[in-house]
Amino acid sequence: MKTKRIIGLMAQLFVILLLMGCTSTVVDPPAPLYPVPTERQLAWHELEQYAFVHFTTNTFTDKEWGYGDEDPAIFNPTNFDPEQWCRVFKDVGLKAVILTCKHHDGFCLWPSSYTEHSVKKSPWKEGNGDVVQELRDACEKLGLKFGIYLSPWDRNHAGYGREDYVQYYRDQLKEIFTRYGPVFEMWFDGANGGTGYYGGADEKRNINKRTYYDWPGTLEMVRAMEPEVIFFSDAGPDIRWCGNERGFVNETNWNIISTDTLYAGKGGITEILNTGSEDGDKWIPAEVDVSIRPGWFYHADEDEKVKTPEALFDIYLSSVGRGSNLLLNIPPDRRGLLHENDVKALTGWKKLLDEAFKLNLALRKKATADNVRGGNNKYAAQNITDGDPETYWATDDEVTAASVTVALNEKKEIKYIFVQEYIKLGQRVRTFDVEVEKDGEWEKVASSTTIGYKKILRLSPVLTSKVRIKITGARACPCISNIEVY
Ligand code: FUL
Repeated sequence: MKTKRIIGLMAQLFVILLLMGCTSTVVDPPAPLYPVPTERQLAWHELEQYAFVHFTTNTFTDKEWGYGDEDPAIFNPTNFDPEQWCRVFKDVGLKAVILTCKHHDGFCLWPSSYTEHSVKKSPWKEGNGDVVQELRDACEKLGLKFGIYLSPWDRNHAGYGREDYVQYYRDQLKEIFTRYGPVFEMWFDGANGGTGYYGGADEKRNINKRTYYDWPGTLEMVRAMEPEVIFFSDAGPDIRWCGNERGFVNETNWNIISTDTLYAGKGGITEILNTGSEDGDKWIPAEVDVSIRPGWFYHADEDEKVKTPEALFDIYLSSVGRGSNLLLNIPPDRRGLLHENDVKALTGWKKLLDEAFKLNLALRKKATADNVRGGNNKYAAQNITDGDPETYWATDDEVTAASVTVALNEKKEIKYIFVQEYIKLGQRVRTFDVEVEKDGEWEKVASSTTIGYKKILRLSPVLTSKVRIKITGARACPCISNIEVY
C-alpha cells in the first residue's frame, strides 16, 4: 500500500516536472576550453574602462620624461582637487583611477620614508601634502577603484642599476600597498634604463630587463599584501599591453597568449600583443592605454589638441568594443585640476555613448537557434536576450558553426550589435557574420573575427525586424551569453 502511494507521488512529480519543461535528461555544460580567466581577471573584464592620471614634476617642467634632477620645489599645484577629477571620471562612466605615484624621474607623489625626492620637499601644503592619499580618499568617497603606477625605472635614484635599488623599489611598494590600499591594479611600465641623473652620476645605466628586478619575487611580495591585485606589464602576468599607445587592439583579439613574450619591451612583438594568439597557453587579456592629449602629461600648448568626443567614441569601439579594457589618460594641469577642454571632451564622449546605446532593442525579445546543446532549455537561445550574464546559449560539442536569431518584433533602424561570449568557459569564436532580414531574405551586414568578453560592431544603419548572428568558425562549441542591438 505504502509502496503504491510512493509510486503515485513519484508519477505526480514527474508530470509536474514535465509541465515545467525540466525533464530533458541532464546535459553537461561544455567543458572549459583552456586557458580560462581567473576570478580576478573576470572582475577586471567587467570594469571595461577607467582613468589614467599622469601628474608629477613633468606637469611643471613641461616634459614627458623628467631627467631625475628636478627640484621638488617646482611641484606646486595651486588648486589641487582630486575630487574634481573623480567626479568627472564617475560622471562619464570611468570605474577606476590609476595614478603615476612615481614616474621615470623618481619624484614621489607621497611622502615616502625612503627618499627625500618627494612632495615632502615641495612648497605645496608646506611639504605636508600627499597626492596618493588624497586621490585614494576621493576614489573611496566616489566609489571608484584605485590603482597605482610605480615606475621601475628611476632616473633620480643613485642606486639604480644596482641591487640596493631593487630593495628600494620593493620598500616603496610595501609602503604604498600598506598605506593606500586596496589597490585594484598595479601597472609596471616597460620603459626601463637609459640616461639619467642617478644621484648626480649623470650617466647611462642599462639593466637586464629579464633578470634585474626579479619580477617573480616582487610580484609574489605584492600578491601577499594584496591577493586580488591585477598586474599589468608588457605581457602580463594578469593583463598585457595592447602593443601601441594609439587606442586600439586588433579586430582579432585573443585574450590568450604565451608568456614567452613576457619581457617583450616595445619592439618586434607589438603585433602579437595587439592580437593575442589563438594557441597561447595563458589567459592574459589586453588593456588599451591611450591619452586624451598627444602627451601623457599636461602641456598648455596641447590645450587645443584634446581628442574630440567622436575620436574618443572610436577609441571606445576599438578597445572595449573589441573585448579589451580602456585605460584613458586625462592629465591634470598645473592647478591640479582637469582642464576645461578635457572635461568638455569627456562629457561630449559620454553623451555620444548614451545616445548610441540608449535602448537595447533585443532585450527580452524572442531568440531561436539552429542548434541547442542536447535540446536542453538550460542552453537555450533565449539566454542571450535575458540580460543575465550567467546564462548562455551553447551548441552540441561537435557543432562549431551555428546561428542564433533575435526577433525585434517590429522594424527598426539598427546601428550597433553587441555580442558577448561566456568567457568563464574560454574564448571560442574565431569568425562570425551578422545578418539582417530584409523583405524575407537574409542579408549579411557585417563580418568579424573573435568575440571574447565583448564585441561591438558598427553597422551602416539598416532597417530590419530580425537579426541573425551566424558563427562560422570556433575553436569549440560556441557559448554566447549576450546579444544587444541598438
Ligand atoms: C610609457 C611611459 O614611458 C610613458 O611616459 C607613459 O607613462 C606611458 C603610459 O608608458 O611607457
